Amino acid sequence: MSPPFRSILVTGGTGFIGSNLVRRLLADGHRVGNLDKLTYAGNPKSLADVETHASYSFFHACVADEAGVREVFAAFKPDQVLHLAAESHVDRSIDGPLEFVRTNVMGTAVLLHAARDYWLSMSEPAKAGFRFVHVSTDEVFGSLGSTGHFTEASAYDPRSPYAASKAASDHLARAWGATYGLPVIVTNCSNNFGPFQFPEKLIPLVVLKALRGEAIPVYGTGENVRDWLHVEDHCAALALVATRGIPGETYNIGSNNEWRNIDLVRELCRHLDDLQPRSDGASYQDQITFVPDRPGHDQRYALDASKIQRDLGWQPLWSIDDGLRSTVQWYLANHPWWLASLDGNYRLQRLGKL
Ligand code: NAD
Ligand code: TDX
Repeated sequence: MSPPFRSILVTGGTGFIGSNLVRRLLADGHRVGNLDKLTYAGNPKSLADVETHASYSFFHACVADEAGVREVFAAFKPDQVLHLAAESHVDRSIDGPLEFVRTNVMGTAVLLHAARDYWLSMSEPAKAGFRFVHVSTDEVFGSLGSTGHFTEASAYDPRSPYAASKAASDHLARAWGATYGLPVIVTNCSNNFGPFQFPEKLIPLVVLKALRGEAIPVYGTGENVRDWLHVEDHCAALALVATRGIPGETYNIGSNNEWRNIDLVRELCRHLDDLQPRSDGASYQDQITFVPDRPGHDQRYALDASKIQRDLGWQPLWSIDDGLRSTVQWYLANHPWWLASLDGNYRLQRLGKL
């Protein structure tokens, strides 16, 4: 396979961002391997349209299983690794933090350890092009007040078990770069939204609760602020970082779309009122219910992404209005997908309440 096409190993490729990324990388002409444990968050239906693609391979493995990970490297022989596999939901990290440490911290260390040995075994030209892109979150920087933005130089101040486990994994990735010379790049992204997001997260949860005629839970007063980015813009940024990012660097990824939760929830209800009106003619906003706050709820995230725009030329393409509307339309059109996601123990119940 000749450049610019590469063999890219994606971990967590059956999850929300991973499945969007796998699809994009295949469309760009790459050979893609997907290493995934298929936890509750990995829905194989998310990749149904590409599972027989000639350039796609699936590896059912856990990132924390060293022997399994080494087998995947030996079998797939990646030119690059995009590491997304993680436990990703803050509320679940409140209920069961140890799984977050096992997968996000230990799993990242195991993957880095295997990647280093594999990288050392590569030919010199292949070694020069190898990249380990560690995909992380703005939550490692903690919580902002009403002003300011996180930059790549912001101090780490994680506050939830999820954020702390991601922070630890970022440090491990950088340590493998500094100590062993592994060409590691770290990305920290803001809240993603779009198709194939597991319905424990705010946007799909609101849509499904609304459609089922249930209370739409808003934590606390709804004044917490999140900075939203369409998942396809995140995936485009990751593809660019793998190609043009500089080893040892960190890139923030976000698009300045700050919303108070309550305003976002009302906006989603407005789209639903328009796209699938309630049979009684009332607004879905009538279902909004304020519920006890998330323990340790970070007040505000806002990301300065000027570095990736300036250095790599990345620009988000989705407007927030188009993105939210098309996401609502996607959930309306894809009942079988989200019904499959609600197959196990999760039935849209409240998580992470002490
Ligand atoms: P997700 O929960 O939707 O998917 C996670 C995937 O990882 C699933 O397919 C799951 O089966 C797999 N996985 C979990 N544990 C594993 C293990 N031990 N071994 C192998 N595979 C395992 O997550 P997501 O929202 O797509 O997030 C992907 C990555 O992006 C995560 O690292 C997350 O921290 C980061 N991130 C997410 C967001 C966001 O808004 N969703 C924002 C910034 C960064
Ligand atoms: O029912 C809810 N009601 C509510 O008010 C839920 C599930 C959430 N919320 C609030 C909490 C947050 O302020 O909405 C906001 C968004 O919540 P989540 O969708 O759980 O996302 P968040 O906690 O912000 O974390 C997300 O963004 C950063 C992802 O889950 C992480 O993986 C990512 O790193």
